[in-house]
Amino acid sequence: MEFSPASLKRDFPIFQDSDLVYLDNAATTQKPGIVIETIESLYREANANVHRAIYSLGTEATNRFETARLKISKFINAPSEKEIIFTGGTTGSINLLSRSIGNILKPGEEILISEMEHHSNIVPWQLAVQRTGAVLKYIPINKNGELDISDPEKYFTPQTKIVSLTHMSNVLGTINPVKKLAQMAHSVGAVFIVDGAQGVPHMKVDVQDLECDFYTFSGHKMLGPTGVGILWGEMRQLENMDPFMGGGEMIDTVTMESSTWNSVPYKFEAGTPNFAQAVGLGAAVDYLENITMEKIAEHEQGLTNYALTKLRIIEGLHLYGNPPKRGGVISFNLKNIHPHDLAQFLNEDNIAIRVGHHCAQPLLKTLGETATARMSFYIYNDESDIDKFCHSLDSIREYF
Ligand code: C6P
Repeated sequence: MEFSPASLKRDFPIFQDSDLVYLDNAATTQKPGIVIETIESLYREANANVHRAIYSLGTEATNRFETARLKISKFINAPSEKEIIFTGGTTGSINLLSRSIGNILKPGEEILISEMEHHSNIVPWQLAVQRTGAVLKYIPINKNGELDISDPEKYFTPQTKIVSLTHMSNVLGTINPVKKLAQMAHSVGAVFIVDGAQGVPHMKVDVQDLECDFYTFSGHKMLGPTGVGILWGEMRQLENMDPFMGGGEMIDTVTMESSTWNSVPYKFEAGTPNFAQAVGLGAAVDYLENITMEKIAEHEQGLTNYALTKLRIIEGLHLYGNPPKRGGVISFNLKNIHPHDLAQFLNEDNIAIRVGHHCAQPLLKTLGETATARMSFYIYNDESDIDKFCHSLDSIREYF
């Protein structure tokens, strides 16, 4: 199938009869009609609580829900669909881990993250440190915006029990060498977690090949609905973990005194799951697979190179980071123009970008900034979006 952003765009209701240039895909992506229709059809045709109702409607809802789980497991090459846990998103997945495995840390044991993490992969670990007396350590970044692992023994120590790192930076676009980092974590006996919020939507992810123990991501950043995300975990790890939340469906037996747990993944899915969103995410996965992740990655790579070439020649434009291996995220600032003013002026031309700290305040501090402008791409963006953006930027610079 020929990759054509213009024809893909026709699948997205939000772009119909609109000149919207949407360049805020790292925050959330737009939804193709098929995802919206799949959720609607679940509510119209098969709405009943899953894993509880034994009437036909309940069986149908459960089948659609579990089919989505299977699709997602195949999408990331998980050995079993039982290793797919539905959460509310990346944030929910990492908080689950910080409670379940973070809580068993002993004082002085170390959690290793990095300077380029999103708040969702910092704050849950800070909370775990407060609860347990463990220590939080950060891998720094170098001047290109890559993780500086030139002195690994400094960070990966016999005390390191948990390593949790982003697959791709939501500010710099840096793609981290996840497999190598997993091997470093395992060499000191630590578990390795990937924040894949900006990974899975943009490249082929094979959790077995990456050798990670856990991989987390959000549905809404990959054409799926909000309110659903995934925690993938290696079965042995999941079986050894305590549940994070208690409630319906996660139990085997409950007495007045105590309870025993259901099997994985249900042990981690307390309460009525977000099954309509999960089914919607299944449709998003079908859509992406039909295009293929290889073509998506290639397209974003081309678009990023095109944008960088154009941005580099703009006088007074400063780009943050220059990682050799990067995805479709570019952060920049324009001399003498506050990024918030810039975003407002671009909005006049119906161009959407994100400005601010991008929920990565420690990274922004390292970069010496409180805010940057950020453009981020997806399947429906093409060179004409970048051209419109650059044209608009020219008029804004003239105005200022
Ligand atoms: N980044 C951005 O504009 P949630 O909110 O749970 O779906 O995803 C959190 C998250 C975790 N890790 C990374 C690397 C992320 O980029 C995000 C979300 C958005 O950059 C919204 S703050």
